Amino acid sequence: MNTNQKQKIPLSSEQMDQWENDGYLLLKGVVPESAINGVRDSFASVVDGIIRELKEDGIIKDEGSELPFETRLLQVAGEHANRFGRSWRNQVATPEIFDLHHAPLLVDAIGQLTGTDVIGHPVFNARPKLPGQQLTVVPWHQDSGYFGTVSESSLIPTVWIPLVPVDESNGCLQVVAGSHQLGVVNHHTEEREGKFLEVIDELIDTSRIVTCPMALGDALVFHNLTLHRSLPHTTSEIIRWAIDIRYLRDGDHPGTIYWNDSDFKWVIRSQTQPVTPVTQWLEMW
Ligand SMILES: O=C(O)CCC(=O)C(=O)O
Repeated sequence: MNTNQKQKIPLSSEQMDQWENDGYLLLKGVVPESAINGVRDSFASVVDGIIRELKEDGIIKDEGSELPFETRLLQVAGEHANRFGRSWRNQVATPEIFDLHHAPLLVDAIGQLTGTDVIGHPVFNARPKLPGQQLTVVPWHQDSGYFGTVSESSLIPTVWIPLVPVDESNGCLQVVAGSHQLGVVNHHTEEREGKFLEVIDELIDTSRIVTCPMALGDALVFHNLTLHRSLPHTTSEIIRWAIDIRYLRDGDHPGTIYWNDSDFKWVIRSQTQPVTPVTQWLEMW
């Protein structure tokens, strides 16, 4: 598939087989430009706040207001960006992020993969990865490593969406095809700066590692049991901006991290259940 091709919905039987066998799918051109721009705006507001704080603390002088989203955090905050964490969630819980979860082709694809109403999951992350930054290099893990063994039989598809084009030089993702068939494996906290959960190298079938370069508009969907990681960012002055969002097969256990234990259910598409309005979703943050 070249980068100009767009995913057709419904997903083909080959894609459904790939999902079943490999535990991931790379969907081309399923995220509209307007949704991507909305997410970028939300992230840009957080960058504004970070830069204001650094200025107030006397760490920087020039706010670089004229700089583009792709480089501003790097050029202005540089190594001080680390103190604002490796990823952001509550700060970017905005209507634009809600809208992204509703992108029609994504919702169609998720509905087909889960076979149920489309339900949103509360875990999403804004992921700025700066060139040369160790903090944001994410080691091999399953998302269920974070959700606990209770999620083993659940389907919680992750959708990873880059906000700039990505490849193996600037921190794209890799997946281990078929690893979702391992069940939940043991995770431990890595020694490196990010302190992410990781699995032992012996669990990685190197012959089945797939590197996933992606264009704007593409979405990488993977199973909560699929082993994946992000590569270091070794080139250019462009920040590798990305967002990962999640859905839930209706009726499945969402894992240990779920709306602070409330029974709130985020209904995105249903014929029989009331769809959650943005106002109600915003109240959850
Ligand atoms: O964006 C990244 O660098 C890592 C993403 C990831 O591991 C995830 O979404 O689970």
